[in-house]
Order: sequence, then structure tokens, then C-alpha cells
Amino acid sequence: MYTQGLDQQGPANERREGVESPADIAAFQARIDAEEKIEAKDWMPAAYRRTLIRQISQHAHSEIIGMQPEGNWLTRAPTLKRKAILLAKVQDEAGHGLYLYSAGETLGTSRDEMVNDLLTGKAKYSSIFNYPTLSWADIGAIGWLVDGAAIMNQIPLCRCSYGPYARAMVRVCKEESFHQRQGFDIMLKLSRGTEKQKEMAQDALNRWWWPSIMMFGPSDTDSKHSALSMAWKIKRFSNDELRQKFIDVTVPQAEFLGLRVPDSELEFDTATGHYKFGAIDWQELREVIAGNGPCNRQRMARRRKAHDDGSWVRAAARAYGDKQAAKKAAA
Ligand code: FAQ
Repeated sequence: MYTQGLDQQGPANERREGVESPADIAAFQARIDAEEKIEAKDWMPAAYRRTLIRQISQHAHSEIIGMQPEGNWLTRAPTLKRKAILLAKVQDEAGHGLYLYSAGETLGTSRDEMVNDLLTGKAKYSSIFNYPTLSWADIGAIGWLVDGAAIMNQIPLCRCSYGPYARAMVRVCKEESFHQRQGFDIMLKLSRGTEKQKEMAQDALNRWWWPSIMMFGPSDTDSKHSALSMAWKIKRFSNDELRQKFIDVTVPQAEFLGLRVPDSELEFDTATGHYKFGAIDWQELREVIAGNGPCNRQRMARRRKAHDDGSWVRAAARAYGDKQAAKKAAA
């Protein structure tokens, strides 16, 4: 959708390929500071382009791998209605992945290259999708907490300085808010249900709370990309700011559900108007990002198999394309 017409580089880009004069960089920063959107054919510093390709492709991979934990419950959803809703949600995540790969392609990389980086382990995807979905309540917890955290992070991305990414985020956020509500609805039903159902909801919150908090990434002091990403207005809020906002809105929702957030140090601070919370296990986040989470290997094995199983579709599409091109050339 975004890649149409990008086959030809603009003359300004061609002329200045590889050249980054202080004047170019200052003019670029002035456009960012003036809240102008940077578009695909505009000149941009190589590091800005690299940062976007890294973030957008990792975001796309997260959406695609993120289908697996919920896909695990498609055949076991408790009612036909819940199954239809979950099926639609999982399909939405696939769609988000596709918009994001398209947004990434506008920066001059191909979807094949991005996918290859995922399959070879070069590119990351969100830590959260390396945790297992053990009960139906986990589907509620993912919608409520994981989509909730995703929205908190992605609403500011609708104002990201790079136009194609910002525009893709608008639709993604609308769909994510539906996802968040369906998750909360599952949690509400369970927490108002039998004792056993309430226990399931509490157990899911216990297991998903801290991994959801970790989704926002390392603390600001350890976040290596934040300073530049914020100067370039790719990121509008720091990791810790978004984490705090998420905790502030989510704790009252847990209270409404009658569930206990698994953090004994959680306390509302009337002086700041924010919740104070306990220490995050950064070692756990590092391990999951390094590939040693509970499900990393399983998630990647399944993705590689799905990619291999789809090779005949790609071959058929290529053969069809070649045939059409040959016909056109002969006409
Ligand atoms: N997991 O310097 P920073 C969703 C990496 S979508 C894994 O702070 P940055 C929808 C980071 O890449 C969820 N890796 O980096 C859904 C970097 O490594 P690198 C995904 C992480 O980019 C719901 C290094 O650590 N959302 O959930 C994580 O400035 C339900 C240093 O970190 C997005 O991708 C992590 N949690 O900030 C789908 C949103 N955190 O690349 C299905 C867009 C950090 O140098 C079901 N992305 N790392 O090798 C962002 O906003 C940013 O990239 C952050 C990280 C905030 C994730």
C-alpha cells in the first residue's frame, strides 16, 4: 500500500546519497522540530533510516509472532462467539504485521530481507510473546494487558515523525483498542464467575503482569536508542514514562475486576499522582530478549515451519508474475 511509486528515487536523494553535511542534518532536524512529516522520498540521515527499519521491522515481527500464543486457543475458545472474536483478533494481528512490513519497505528494504532477519535470529520481536498461554484466562490477560500496553506505546507512534509509520499506526491503534476491550470483557466475565473462574483470572494476571510491564523495554538509563529516537520524534515518550502511564491506568482496572496486582510494593503516591511499584526483574527481560524465555525456541521453530510450508505459494506467485510479464513483453 505504501510502496507504490517508490521504485524511483527522487533527484534530491540521488544527488546526496551517502553525503551527510552539517547543513543537511540541521535542515532535517529543523523539519522534525517544526513537526513536519518525513516522507519516503525525502532526504533523511542514514541513522534515522536504520533506526526506523529496525523498529518497524521488529514491530512487524512482533505482530506476526504474536499470533501464536492466542492462536493456541482458537480451537478451545469456550463459545462459538468467543472463537469468532478471537479468530478476528488473530487475523487483525496478521494485518498489522503486513502494514508494518509495507511501511518498512518504504525505507528501501524488502519484506524478504526483513523476514530473513527474523528467521536467522538477527532481528528481535517483543519479549512478551515468549510466554505460554496456559488457560483461557490468559487470552483475557493478553487482550487486557498486552494489547493495553501495546496501545499505550502505539498511540504516540501515530504522531511519529515518519509519515508512513505514523499513518499505519492510526488503524492499528483503532483495532488494538477493540482487542483490549475484548480482553477486559473476558477478564470481567471470569472475575464475576465461579470461584474457579476467578482463580483462573487471578492466576493469569499473576503470570502476565510483570512480562507486560517489561514490554516497554529497558529503563531509560539503559535504553540505548531512546535519546536519538526522541530527538527525531520517532518516540514521543521514554520507556519509563510509558510504563508508568500503563501502570497508572491499569491498576484501577484490576481493582474494578476485584483482582490483586502481584506487586506487594504497589502503592498510590498522592504527592505525585502516580503508583509506586516494585523492582522489575531486568535479568528476566535480558534472558527473554537473548532467546532464553520459556517459549522462544518453540515460537521460532513454528515461524520457520510456517515460512517453509508457504514456499510453494511464493513460488506460484513468482511464476504467475513472470508469466504475466512475459505476456506483456510479447504483446
Ligand atoms: N522485547 O534502546 P531500547 C503488540 C530491545 S506489538 C524485545 O529501549 P527502542 C501487538 C530493543 O529492540 C508489541 N526486545 O530500544 C500485539 C533494542 O534492541 P536492538 C511490539 C526489546 O527501540 C498484541 C534493545 O532492547 N511493539 O504487542 C524489548 O528505543 C497482542 C534496547 O532497547 C513494538 O514493537 C522488548 N520488550 O525501544 C500483537 C512497538 N524492549 O534493536 C499480538 C514499537 C527493548 O538494538 C497480540 N517499538 N528491546 O537490537 C518501540 O516502541 C520500541 O522499539 C521499544 C524499544 C519501546 C519496544
